[in-house]
Amino acid sequence: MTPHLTRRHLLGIAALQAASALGFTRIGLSAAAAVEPPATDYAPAVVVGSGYGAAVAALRLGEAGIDTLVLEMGRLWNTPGPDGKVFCSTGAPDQRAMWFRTRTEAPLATFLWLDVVNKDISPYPGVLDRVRYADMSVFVGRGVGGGSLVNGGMAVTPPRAYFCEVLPQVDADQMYGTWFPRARQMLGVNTVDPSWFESTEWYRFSRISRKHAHNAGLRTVFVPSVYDFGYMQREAAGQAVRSALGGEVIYGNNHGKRSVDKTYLAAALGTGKVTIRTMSRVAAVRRNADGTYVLTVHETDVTGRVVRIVEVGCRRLFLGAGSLGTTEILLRARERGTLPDLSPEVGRGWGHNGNVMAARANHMWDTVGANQATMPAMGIDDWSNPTCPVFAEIAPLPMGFEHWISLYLAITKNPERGTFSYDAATDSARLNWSRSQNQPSVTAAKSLFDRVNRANVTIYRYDLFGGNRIFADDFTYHPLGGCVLGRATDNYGRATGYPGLYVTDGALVPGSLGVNPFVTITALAERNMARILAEDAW
Ligand code: FAE
Repeated sequence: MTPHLTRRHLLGIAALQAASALGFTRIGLSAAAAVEPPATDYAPAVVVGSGYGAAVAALRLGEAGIDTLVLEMGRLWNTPGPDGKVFCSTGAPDQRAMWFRTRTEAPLATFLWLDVVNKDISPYPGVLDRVRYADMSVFVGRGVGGGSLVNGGMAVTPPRAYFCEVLPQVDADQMYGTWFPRARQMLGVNTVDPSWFESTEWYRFSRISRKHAHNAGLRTVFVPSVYDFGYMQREAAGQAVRSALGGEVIYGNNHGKRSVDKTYLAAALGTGKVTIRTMSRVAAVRRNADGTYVLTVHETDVTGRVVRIVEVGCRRLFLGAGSLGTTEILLRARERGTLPDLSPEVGRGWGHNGNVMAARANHMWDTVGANQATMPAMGIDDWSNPTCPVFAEIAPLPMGFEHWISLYLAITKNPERGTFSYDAATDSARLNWSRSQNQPSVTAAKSLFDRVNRANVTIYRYDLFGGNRIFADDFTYHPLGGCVLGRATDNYGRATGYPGLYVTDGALVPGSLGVNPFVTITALAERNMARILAEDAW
């Protein structure tokens, strides 16, 4: 499905281009003029963050004619660096790769036990962050577009039965009839041409993993994507600049990817009602006696220094800072007493979508290819397994040479949940999650990949995740929960106890989805915004 580029999209894209050309941290149709407008310290509606949930909120508010300010702590990603590219590749990372780090922290620690994957970089507001808690680290995107800038583009709709198990109070007929299709259309979801997939060297790694899964009696499925497969075919034919075929993914894609700055946010800016302020981190929220909200915003420069602290007032506040960001903002507000009546459920119900990474060593004759597309296009679907359900994305490992590795990101059904507590000393949220809580995920992944190994007489790789581990169970790409729908909020994301305060992102999803989450986060936000705009007083 190619997103239809409306006049609004085109106006918005022009505003984004003008803002980056002029070095603005404020982006909007009026900001595209030569002179930066004065700071807006009041807006009827404020949206915090600019990932999937936030982008939906911004567009639907703008369309409803409501002046809306989006506050994003990261930068706008459309200014080319000295190499002429906006983003750096995974093979040659530089300061653009990571959020204020001196060394990259990619999920794969080593290759052949050698520290050759990560590279020294200088601190900068780069696009990928790895938020480290004691026993779990969480990868998130930073910048206008949030996680859509760095993710693998897999646009999967969850199996209906599991969605109903996870969110039983949400009308599934409406989700599957209206909101999922709308989300997929708006995000520009498309599927790989099967005949090209079968013939191209770039997906040989997927075909080998498929063969091994089938040998074990497992089912594989094509996985839809927001990466433009038509563009990818042109890359392969030498007719377009390489992005997915040029090793670009977790540090951003220079081409081909329909990240939300190109879809929802461009359309939001095109309404003329939405402005985005970058490098603006929301540090605190309080409520005035008249029911309006006041945000304390730290404006930072590229060294991370706070250059200005401003207060922004609003009547309606939409939190789309992601599972970690939104939960931290609300937990801090409750614990510091600025929003004391927030639900005790704020900070509960967090999960990592059962993420576990694993890799297998193939036989010499089962080559996976030196050339690998960075966008996954296939998964092993064993979710109907009654004891150990697993949906395993067949992940690329594009190293530019043959390595005989089959890599997977397994999504498992893990009933364990984490909680967040507020740490006053660091003024931040601390995730209470112990390594032992990963055990159900590791057990499920092991049962699936042991089966694949047995059927193909292959073994695990021990050299990739550090400490001779065969499962990387210490990180997630899919943080979910913290302000769960129907518990910390009502059934549409309205925060309990605070009219005009809404949660609109992955924090609403109770810890597990069974598939990659952004389509669901987008569809839920669409559903909730439609109800909020129809019912709440504006
Ligand atoms: P998110 O996209 O995280 O956006 C939150 C935004 O808020 C970010 O831009 C933050 O910088 C900003 N923010 C946070 N705190 C503040 C603050 N205090 N003040 C101002 N701004 C703030 O939220 N999902 C899939 O479905 N398919 C995939 O293939 C896939 N691959 C992934 C690969 C990687 C490497 C990663 C990291 C994630 C992947 N995901 C994938 C997960 C997906 O990107 C994620 O679920 C969504 O981005 C979450 O959307 P939210 O709207 O919750």
